[in-house]
Amino acid sequence: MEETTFIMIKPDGIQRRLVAPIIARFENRGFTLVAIKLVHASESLIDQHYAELTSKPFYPGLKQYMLSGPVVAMVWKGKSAAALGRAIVGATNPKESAPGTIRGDYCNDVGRNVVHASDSVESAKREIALWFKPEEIAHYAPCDLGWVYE
Ligand code: YYY
Ligand code: MG
Repeated sequence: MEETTFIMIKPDGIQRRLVAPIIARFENRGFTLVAIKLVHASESLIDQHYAELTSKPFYPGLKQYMLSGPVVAMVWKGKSAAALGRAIVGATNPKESAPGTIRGDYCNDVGRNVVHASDSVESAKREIALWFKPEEIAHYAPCDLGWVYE
């Protein structure tokens, strides 16, 4: 069954001109892009997005980083999209992210790890609802799906 996940290119990904290569990782893996926008987030949106982390010692730095420039917010659809999205993005700390993952290929430091991916189907639902209105999500089927899935 196809599901959706929330993927976000963080401010450093945009500043470092990595938007196209990051999007290509998901297209190349057979994911379908169903929503995308460039957003300079508000404080309240970042607080809600990272609601479970606001009491962590690293949160003030994380918040400042996430507010430092625009992000690219996206919804990608596919089979096991949340789990596969995490695998494509790689481990949180680039010191542990495998080469071949986005973080393993483009990052060096946990506080500049260029991309976000929902960590579960439930988180994906919550994050998509936070960043997108229902009418901003497209409904269509790419013509190659029979070649992506058996
Ligand atoms: O989902 P993911 O982004 O991989 O990690 P989270 O544990 O949800 O943390 C969100 C975000 O916080 C992480 O991408 C970098 C930052 N962060 C940090 O700066 N320092 C830490 N020790 C842990 C997380
Ligand atoms: Mg997370």
